[in-house]
Amino acid sequence: MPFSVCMRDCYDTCSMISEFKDGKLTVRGNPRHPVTAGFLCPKGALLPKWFHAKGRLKKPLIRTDERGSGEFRETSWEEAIKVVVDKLRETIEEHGSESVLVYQYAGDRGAVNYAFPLRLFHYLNTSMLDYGICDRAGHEALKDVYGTAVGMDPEELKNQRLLVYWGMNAFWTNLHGFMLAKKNNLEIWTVDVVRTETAKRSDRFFQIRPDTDVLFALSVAKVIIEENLYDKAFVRENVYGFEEFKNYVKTLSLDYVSKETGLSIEDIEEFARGYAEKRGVIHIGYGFQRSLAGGEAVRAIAILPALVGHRFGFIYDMKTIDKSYAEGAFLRSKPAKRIPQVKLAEYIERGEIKFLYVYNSNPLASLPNQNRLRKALVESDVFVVTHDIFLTDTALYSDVVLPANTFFERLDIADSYYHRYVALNEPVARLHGKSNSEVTRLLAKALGIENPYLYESDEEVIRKILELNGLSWDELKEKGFVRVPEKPRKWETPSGKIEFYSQRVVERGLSPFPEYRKFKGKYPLRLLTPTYRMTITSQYHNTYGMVDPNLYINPADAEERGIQDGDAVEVFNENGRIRTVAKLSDDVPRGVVLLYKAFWVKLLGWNANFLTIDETVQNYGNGSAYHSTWVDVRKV
Ligand SMILES: Nc1nc2c(c(=O)[nH]1)N[C@H]1C(S)=C(S)[C@@H](COP(=O)(O)OP(=O)(O)OC[C@H]3O[C@@H](n4cnc5c(=O)[nH]c(N)nc54)[C@H](O)[C@@H]3O)O[C@H]1N2
Ligand SMILES: Nc1nc2c(c(=O)[nH]1)N[C@H]1C(S)=C(S)[C@@H](COP(=O)(O)OP(=O)(O)OC[C@H]3O[C@@H](n4cnc5c(=O)[nH]c(N)nc54)[C@H](O)[C@@H]3O)O[C@H]1N2
Ligand SMILES: [Mo]
Repeated sequence: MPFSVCMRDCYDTCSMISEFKDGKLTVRGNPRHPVTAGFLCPKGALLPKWFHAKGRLKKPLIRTDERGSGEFRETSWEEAIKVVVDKLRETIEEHGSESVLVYQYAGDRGAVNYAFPLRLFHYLNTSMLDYGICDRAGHEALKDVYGTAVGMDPEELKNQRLLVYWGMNAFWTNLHGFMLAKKNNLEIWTVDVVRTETAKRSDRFFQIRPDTDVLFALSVAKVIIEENLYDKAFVRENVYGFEEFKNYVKTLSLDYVSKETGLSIEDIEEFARGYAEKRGVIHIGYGFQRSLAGGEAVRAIAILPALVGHRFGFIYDMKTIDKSYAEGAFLRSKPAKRIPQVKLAEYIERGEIKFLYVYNSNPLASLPNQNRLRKALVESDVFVVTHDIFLTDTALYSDVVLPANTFFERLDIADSYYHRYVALNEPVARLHGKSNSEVTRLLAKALGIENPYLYESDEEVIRKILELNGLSWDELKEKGFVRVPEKPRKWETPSGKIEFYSQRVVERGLSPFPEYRKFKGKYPLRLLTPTYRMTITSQYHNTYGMVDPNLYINPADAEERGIQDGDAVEVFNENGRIRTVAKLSDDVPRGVVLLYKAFWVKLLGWNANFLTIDETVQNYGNGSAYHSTWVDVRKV
């Protein structure tokens, strides 16, 4: 039976075994896989429903009325490709190749179907994204301290005692990681603003106020240092800038930290003592670093593992294989203009983008400040092509819509940003649409391009990537996955050590040591928009129909506004307003409200991104800052 890989933008990258019989797909977990072994998450178990969904696009569409009206006519692939190619040529002739932008993300994480279309756009020297939407600030911060964001192999957890989820809701977002920790009897702690399902299943929960993680981490470091709990030999040998850092935290008052973070001094001391004694490993979440304070917070947290003598005592990203061959940046003849992903609307407003090619992404659900983005799209003359499996919000705003197939319908491989396995994905059946690489070849051909790299088959690309990384195709075929061995490695910083003090940081205009800054919006309540259990960003809303659109609010904040559980409310700020139902809950602290992220606007009439800010984390690579949104709420 064929092997599949769940290609969603998710830590786990599950290896699966699929079957297509009597016109029906079934899937189950590949029992041999050491991390994702044997079971699927609630979303993965429903994949056949997604595959067989009625709403799958079957024919290309061409817009016949105003943008966003949803009026399209069906057309043939030949005509659709011709329309796209004619417009692409015309745009490049009139406005230059940089006025073309390919907008893609991790809707499908297959090595080929994530990257192969980029070959065409590199060949054409178009603008590219900077990919700042997800985990950028934390990446930059970890690079400052360790020279890399790649931390511990999660299979090493079996030799550990304590795992701290810092700003991460692993029970929903990394279920196999959570179960791995449980299986290995690790103690689990969670640091979060919200009492999440992960917090509820943890041995300890540290409920912290938004943006104060930097203070908490610095105070933990202070206690560890001042109570002599740190690994002196390790620090002496491997840390750069320890003495200066020690002096820096000396002045920190635990009273002040306690007041700002909402944690007691006992909490801080117990965290420090327990973490040092058990040499904890910290899994740093992607979610919480998407705020204006995110970069400095991760920089402060990154210091803790080194104090307890871990070479790489954090988990953030995993890079096992080099997949760049699939993308083919070597096809460019000049360096790419990079467009900050979160600032798409601004670049459209400025008239810098005239042609937008979207695949593997649904920016009209997932990008912040949707009112601005939609207005920019409607008012500009940008030509939009979307390649997707469904008629998403982005597709609705497009000039041409091309039907995509799913990973069940083609060959690919995928690595994971969490564990060290590369998995094989074999075609199981074919229903509708064309793959990302097939469409690329059609476009290249219609453009009259002769370069052979644009016509390589999926299998050729995959075999080449395996070869370049020294991995065996036969082993992959036999088990459905291969482990990528870890090579001994050092920190990739200028000093070759773990840098508590980093010149790179100072050169970016930041203070040498992580600094606590208070951010304030124009409205009184902080809006968090984290991930939801049954969706992957916007995906599955239309196929599984399970979303939670309620606004979670603390009973005290609700009472002040005369709001009761179940009341209809309006949530508003400078960017927009939405209507929903209030749910009173002590899981969210005072001053914080919560809406789950990025559902389908066309199904709900709104989503959280009509409120979120499109600012970026300064000095941390233009990372998104969704959580730095402030709102108010009133009963309607
Ligand atoms: N089920 C499911 N799984 C997913 C996804 C999904 O949409 N659904 N999305 C995938 C993607 S794209 C990503 S990037 C990952 C994200 O994975 P996670 O990082 O686990 O997810 P989030 O829910 O975005 O954020 C985690 C937590 O950060 C907390 N938080 C917010 N602000 C602060 C703060 O100032 N301090 C602290 N300490 N905590 C704070 C939120 O309350 C939230 O519980 O998950 C992936 N997996
Ligand atoms: N408010 C708020 N918004 C957020 C976040 C948040 O925390 N809060 N998190 C942000 C984060 S971390 C991320 S990573 C982004 C993700 O945002 P997006 O990149 O927009 O991700 P998805 O919503 O998963 O959309 C992926 C799209 O790809 C399509 N797709 C799937 N497979 C294929 C394929 O094989 N071919 C083609 N052509 N299309 C395919 C799917 O149908 C879907 O429409 O969202 C961000 N948005
Ligand atoms: Mo993400």
